[in-house]
Amino acid sequence: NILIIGACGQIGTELTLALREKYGNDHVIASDIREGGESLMASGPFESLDATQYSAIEDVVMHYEIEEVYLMAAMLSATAEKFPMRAWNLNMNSLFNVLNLAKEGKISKVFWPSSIAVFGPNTPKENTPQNTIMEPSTVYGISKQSGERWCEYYFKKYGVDVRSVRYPGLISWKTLPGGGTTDYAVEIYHEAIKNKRYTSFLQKGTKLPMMFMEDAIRATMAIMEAPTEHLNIRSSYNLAAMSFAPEEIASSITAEIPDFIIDYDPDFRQEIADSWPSSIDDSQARKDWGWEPSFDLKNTTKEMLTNLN
Ligand code: VAH
Repeated sequence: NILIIGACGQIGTELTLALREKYGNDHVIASDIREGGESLMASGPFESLDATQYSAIEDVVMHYEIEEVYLMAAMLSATAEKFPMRAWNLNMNSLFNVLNLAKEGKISKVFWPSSIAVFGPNTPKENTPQNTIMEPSTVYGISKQSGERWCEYYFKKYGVDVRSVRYPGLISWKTLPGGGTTDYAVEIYHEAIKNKRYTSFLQKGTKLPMMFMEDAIRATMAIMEAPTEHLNIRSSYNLAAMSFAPEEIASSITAEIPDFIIDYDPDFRQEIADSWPSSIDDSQARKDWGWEPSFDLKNTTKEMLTNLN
């Protein structure tokens, strides 16, 4: 059986629904600190669970005979800057709990999400390589870089089968994102439909790596199903689909909603975005486990506007 920790979040919600579709509702246990939307809650077993409590996770793992854990609980980049110690505690202790359950042999496989936030201001910005300088300047990025080091350590030292991808900014319609810097790329669609206008908290020209959620879910399931001998990276794989700046997503919307307008009012999240790469080289993921994106900006915008309408 599979346990998703943080099942009510932006990725967790869609990952839970996709895993239930593939493996059967009763084989996929959703858990989170708070309940989720009705489609998630109605589709299978749910457990209220604090990801920082080892024994609470252990109880759920033993009760449901869990073999695989997807740890999707975390505090994202913008919120983590407001509560650094709470972010560090949640992001790191939840990972230690799950890695230690695997080390104790209580679960056999772990998925843990990293992020392009592991890169920092002096990382090469274009086509950022799999292995390069990474001096993250955000609490969230520091927790993801440190988490990657621990994943690789537990794999090498204890044989823990933990797998990870560095997600770019993710665009989805089923749930709202929580506290990220790339959330503007989700909010813009909601505002375009509601008010035909959006004030972006990132300025023109802020180009960031992005991905439609369907691609992100497919990548997650692909790396988890890959034969272990294909995986040469046990920190976290670079993953990419597209890169764009706010004015580009705006013009893809104007193509569908002609009188949509955008204006710009950058806030503290601008500095976070400026520390991240503009585009990512994901050739290692393509080579090792056949990664291939399928959504570009045009069809992402079509999907978002169709489903939000
Ligand atoms: C955030 N959506 O903005 C997350 C993600 C690359 C961005 O890590 O914090």
